Amino acid sequence: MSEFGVGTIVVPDGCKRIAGQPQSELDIAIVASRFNAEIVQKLLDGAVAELESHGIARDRITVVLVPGAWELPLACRRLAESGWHSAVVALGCVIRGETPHFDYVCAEAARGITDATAATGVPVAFGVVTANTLEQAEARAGGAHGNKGSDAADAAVEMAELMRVLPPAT
Ligand code: INI
Repeated sequence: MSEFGVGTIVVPDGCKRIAGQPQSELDIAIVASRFNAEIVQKLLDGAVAELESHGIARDRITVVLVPGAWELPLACRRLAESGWHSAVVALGCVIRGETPHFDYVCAEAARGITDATAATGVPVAFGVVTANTLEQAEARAGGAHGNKGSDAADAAVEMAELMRVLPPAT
């Protein structure tokens, strides 16, 4: 976990709390984009290791590859709609270049992944590294700033567990 990562929060005494319980029988889909593959490979390895650390066996983890971050939303949404998975993890790496292309790819990947969650009620975790340089991306793919793939997988598991105990959608 990076220094700006997820921490612990104490719920004040007297408040009601709903919290998910550990589940090992979750089925998780990971969508990984092949653009900047060396970075995304590290995110994918980190995500799978994180899922295994939660007791999720590899035969419950489905990996789908897409060309780039732009293509993440469509595959994430289809998997979320399928009902086959407790959560989806989107992995990618967008590195700023000399043109505004970066901004379009990042914005639409983020918007589309959010829409996939909103449309389906299935958690889709955002494990897309958006960096100004390759060095920044490396630092977030198992380097000094942790592994955003592991972080996203951790968030996906927590949200999948939480969705099992939150009130049903009306
Ligand atoms: N896709 C990425 O995942 N990362 C990038 O850094 C990137 N850049 O820089 O261009 C990128 N572009 C490809 C894009 O995601 C689509 O695959 C492509 O436009 C075809 O739809």
